[in-house]
Amino acid sequence: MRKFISVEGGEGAGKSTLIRFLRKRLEEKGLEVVTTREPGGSFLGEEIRELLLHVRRDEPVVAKAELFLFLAARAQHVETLIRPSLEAGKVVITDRFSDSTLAYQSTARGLTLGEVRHLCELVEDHITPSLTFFLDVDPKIGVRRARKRSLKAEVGYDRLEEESLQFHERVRDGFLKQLENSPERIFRIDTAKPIPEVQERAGEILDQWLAKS
Ligand code: Z5A
Repeated sequence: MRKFISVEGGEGAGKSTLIRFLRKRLEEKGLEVVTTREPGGSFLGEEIRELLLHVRRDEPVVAKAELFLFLAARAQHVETLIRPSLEAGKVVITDRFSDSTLAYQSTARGLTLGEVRHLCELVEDHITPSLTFFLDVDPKIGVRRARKRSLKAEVGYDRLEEESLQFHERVRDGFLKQLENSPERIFRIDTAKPIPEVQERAGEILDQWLAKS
């Protein structure tokens, strides 16, 4: 089985923090690990990321344009980094993948779920995570954490960080729906809990998955 892991969740849920832990744990077991993120993970993907998160003109970005930009970044990411790394026997951990598109562009923005799912499958072209961590935290806490971090880094809020709390609550509903649909792949972890507890639970899930793969 290809060792492809995605880490999902709302703003400030703790994805980057968990990915550092997962990487270390896998490397201690002698595995070669590639960590990456979406949008991003390739030169073109990083350029698209900048466009998506920091477009500063007054013209709003329409939902379908946003969808296709995320998908374009993913298509490049899959073919230039993820597929070759998996084929070389490495473990790939991505900070966000198609579950984010379903939660943000479909559930939260309102684009039709079946259509978005179909486009995601087209772009993935059989490169699908076999393990997904859904880091779940009350959006009020997550947004507060992310904003605190952005202020500390003096980078300002990005376009999605500026969305309303209701938007972030719809995103959470989207992830919960996906969890219901794919309980064999997606594991929910409550990241309102302290980091050591989150890591302990994630470590157990990871070890069980490794034993099966
Ligand atoms: N997006 C989309 O709409 N459609 C798509 O298809 C894709 C993405 C792929 C990417 O932003 C945006 O693109 C994202 C969705 C959208 N926007 N939103 N919202 P990003 O990658 O820049 O940002 P992010 O993905 O939302 O992640 P983040 O804000 O960087 O947060 P994080 O990685 O999940 O959290 P963190 O950096 O690990 O932790 C945040 C802070 O909380 C930090 O200070 C930690 O020390 C602290 N932390 C972490 N865990 C805990 C616990 N357990 N307790 C207490 N404190 C904690």
